[in-house]
Amino acid sequence: MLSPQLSKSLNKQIELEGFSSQYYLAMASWAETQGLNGVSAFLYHHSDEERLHMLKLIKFVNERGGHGVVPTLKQPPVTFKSVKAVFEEILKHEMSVTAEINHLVDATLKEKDYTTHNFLQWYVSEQIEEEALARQIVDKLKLIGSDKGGLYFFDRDLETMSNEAAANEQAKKKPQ
Ligand code: OFO
Repeated sequence: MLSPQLSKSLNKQIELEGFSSQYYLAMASWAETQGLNGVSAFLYHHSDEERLHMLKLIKFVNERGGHGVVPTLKQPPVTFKSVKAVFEEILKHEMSVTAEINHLVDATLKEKDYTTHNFLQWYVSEQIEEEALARQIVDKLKLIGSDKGGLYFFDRDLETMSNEAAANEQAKKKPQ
């Protein structure tokens, strides 16, 4: 059974994952309007993943006797300065999500709630991957600078990456 305090903190995390999904969805939509199909496919996929992170938390809270509350939709920004600005924002946002996950992990140890502690390890690993990927992309964009040709190839690479990720997910869904 979750303590009321942990239940409240996990619900805050549900809200944050929900906002991440909205935030990346807004970025995806903006990128699509800029003709950046690869960037937008990558961001639509990222937005879907954040929604799954939210769902995973809702189900866990409910299973442990709490109540996972569906958060209200907060309006994310509508336009963005550049692709580089988008990925810098993502990196900043992911770093703040990691900090929140770390607080949660701390709280589970203080309460000796080892089940929740164990559950959160998945989020700890996920954050390492997401931060690393965002950092890699920001570095690439720094190299590209204002080179339009470079941006074209970058967009194409992200499109390939998103198509591969979608194909892998489809393959996992197929019965063996
Ligand atoms: Fe939910 O993984 Fe990023 O924020």
